[in-house]
Amino acid sequence: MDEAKREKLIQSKERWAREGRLLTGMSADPATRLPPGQHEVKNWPVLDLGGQPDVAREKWHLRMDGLIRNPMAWRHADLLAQPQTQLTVDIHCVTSWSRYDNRFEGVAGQHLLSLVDPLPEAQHVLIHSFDGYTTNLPLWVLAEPDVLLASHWDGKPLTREHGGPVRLVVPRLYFWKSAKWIKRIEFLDEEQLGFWEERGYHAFGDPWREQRYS
Ligand SMILES: Nc1nc2c(c(=O)[nH]1)N[C@H]1C(S)=C(S)[C@@H](COP(=O)(O)O)O[C@H]1N2
Ligand SMILES: [Mo]
Repeated sequence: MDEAKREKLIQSKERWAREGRLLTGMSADPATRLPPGQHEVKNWPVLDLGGQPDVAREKWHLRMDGLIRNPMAWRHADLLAQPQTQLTVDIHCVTSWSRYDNRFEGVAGQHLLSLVDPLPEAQHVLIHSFDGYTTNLPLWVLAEPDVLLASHWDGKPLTREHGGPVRLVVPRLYFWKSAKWIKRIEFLDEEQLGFWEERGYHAFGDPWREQRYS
């Protein structure tokens, strides 16, 4: 995608945030499968800022740094050498589609946290991606049992368009939190907003409380 197209896409999503597009004003019990204002799709749409970085598995690396006792850098083989977790989860995009039963495999956020050992001051993380995208999460979200650094989907390596070699999967938040092509997890004492969060999207993004916009 060229720069003008990318700018247009970003501007229309910023406008949606200002206008509160798709807001129903409803909350739902997290036990409800479909969050308010969402509809189920069977395909898997591709959403990003236009550029899909071509990161070969052999070139992929992930840096974990900031307020942790054990800063680390992983190559793809290091990730595969960790205990692998398989999860089947639903995903919910702020543009209103939800997709059920996505089978991801990778390293659990909990496992990663046990290795890096965050300092007590670490309360937030900022995820950085190879396309320059960022998104923020409270540290405790990474410790939720359904958060994964996913390298596989449906038993196959994650495709480039969906964030391969490795993406984050945070199923209980809107899907913009699930950064594709991740390259760095930065541990911070204060919240630092990510790409969409700086542009009017909610800092937390819980679909059941319809936290689409800030
Ligand atoms: N690196 C990166 N990750 C990203 C994005 C992006 O532009 N760059 N877009 C986000 C948004 S808005 C959504 S809805 C999901 C889409 O993931 P998918 O293309 O696999 O459906 O990725 C999220 N992660
Ligand atoms: Mo999105």
